[in-house]
Amino acid sequence: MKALIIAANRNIYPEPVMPIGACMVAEAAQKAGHDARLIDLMFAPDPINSIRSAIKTFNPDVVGLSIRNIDNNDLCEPARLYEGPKEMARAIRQATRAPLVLGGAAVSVMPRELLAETGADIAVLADGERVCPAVFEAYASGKGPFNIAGAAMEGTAMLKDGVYISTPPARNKSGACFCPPRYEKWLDKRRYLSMLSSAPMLTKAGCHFDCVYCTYKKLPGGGYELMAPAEAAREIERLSQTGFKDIEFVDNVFNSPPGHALGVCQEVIKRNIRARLHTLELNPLYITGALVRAMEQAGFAGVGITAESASDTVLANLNKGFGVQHVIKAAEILRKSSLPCLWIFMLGGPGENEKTVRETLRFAKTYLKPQDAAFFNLGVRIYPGTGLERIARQEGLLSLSASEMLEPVFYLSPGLNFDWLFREVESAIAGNPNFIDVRSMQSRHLPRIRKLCKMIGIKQPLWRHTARIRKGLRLLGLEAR
Ligand code: B12
Ligand code: SF4
Repeated sequence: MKALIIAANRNIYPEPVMPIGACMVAEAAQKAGHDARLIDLMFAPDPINSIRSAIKTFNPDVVGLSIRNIDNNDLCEPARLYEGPKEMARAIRQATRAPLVLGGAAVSVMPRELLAETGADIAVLADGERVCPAVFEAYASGKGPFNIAGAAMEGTAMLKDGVYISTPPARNKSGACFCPPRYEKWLDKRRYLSMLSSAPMLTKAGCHFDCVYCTYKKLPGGGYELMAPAEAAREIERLSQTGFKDIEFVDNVFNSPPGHALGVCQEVIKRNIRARLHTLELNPLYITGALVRAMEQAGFAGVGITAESASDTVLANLNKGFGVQHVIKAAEILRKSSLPCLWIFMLGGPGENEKTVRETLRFAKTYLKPQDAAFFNLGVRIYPGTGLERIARQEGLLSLSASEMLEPVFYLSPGLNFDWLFREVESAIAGNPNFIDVRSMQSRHLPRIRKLCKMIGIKQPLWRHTARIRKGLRLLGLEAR
């Protein structure tokens, strides 16, 4: 079958991210014997035209549309990132009668709503590399994507006469493989590297935490599917040998389960791989001296710690599964290391008030090392089906239906005044050159800064240089977020 996979994401903030999911799906389809092509619209000057000409020349039997983002998670300046893919779906429908299959991180979060918005035939709920070849096969055999009982195939969802039907994905019981795709084959590698993008690397599925705002569809029982550490290290070596020197772990939590993260680091050390590794997903609960030492030796160039808050009340209400004592302990361990850290906080969750905000800001001012940075997100995006949605409805803060929640909607604690929060964070940023917020990540200067850094040899992660970049922008008379 001729399968055209379209990677729809065009968001270049905070960096253009390589479409790992779309590439995995294209590669899996090819391995299953399909003639798969991928068009990546990240840098396409005219994406609709690219779609039309790809359909015209390739004449696909099936089209897969990969949607990564619904929005930018920015309460102050929300961007409706699902609008672009919606327009693309319209162009696909006009250009071909081939079935339209949706997939991607955004689709895993709001499949029903995106099916309705795009009018696609079917949505793959996760695990595209396993489910997609089966869906293509079903179309190729003329049966359509239903199982024998007439329900949606495993791992898919659709709107049948306006009624939403879905079947959760089946899971591999045995060892999992999340081999990164051959990016160089599917993407314009040079273009991504010129913008200092890192190559995504996944080593697991699953998460045993239960954060109240979480949209991640967990494995039954909160378990994990893990890639063998030795295999992960082999793949990291391959990526680095093909020119991807910055490799970013995109696991939901890198250090959970803790033994696995340690195992991956040890295997990387054993192979003496010369790559710069990154993760923005370290959970404070499992930060230990042994892990940090292994991460340093393995070549980590920077880590993000998803502390979210330094208030016990807020952490408990977010159901993070750890308390302030763990956050402080993690900070103390990390202070003894040379690893640059980006501390990630969300302000405004359930139970947040002026006192708890000040606790978090005080923590950041006290515990960060000079080479560290702190990122503050204001408000918490509410997605359908989450605990946060239930809280927001109970507190009378949310009356929109699920289908109206594609439009960015945020939780802000009733104990907090938004103007106060905004001013407090503004003043913390003004007084601390290494504090950033979502507007720093979306600064219009960022793409040019990234290119310049690449040219003069400044390495990732850029947040390490926040204070210097700000100073430089000010000297040039530019707005310095
Ligand atoms: C790591 C990560 C990041 C890293 C990425 C680093 C990198 N180098 O890639 C960073 C920190 C940079 C980042 C940034 C952002 N992120 Co982010 N990120 C993630 C995270 C944790 C993992 C993403 C990932 O790579 N997963 C692994 C791959 C293999 O999975 P996948 O892409 O989903 O692909 C699978 C399936 O979806 C499916 N599939 C994919 N494509 C297709 C196509 C077809 C046809 C089919 C059938 C199936 C299919 O099969 C794939 C293989 O199994 C997710 C949470 C999550 N678990 O999804 C959030 C997530 C994707 N991010 C999100 C957001 C919002 C953002 C930002 C907008 C935040 C911001 N304000 O800046 C930016 C956008 C960046 C950009 N340029 O687009 C949201 C997106 C949904 C939404 N709410 O809008 C998520 C889901 C988090 C959430 N729950 O809110 N992110
Ligand atoms: S750590 Fe929390 S937010 Fe992240 S995937 Fe697990 S439950 Fe979801």
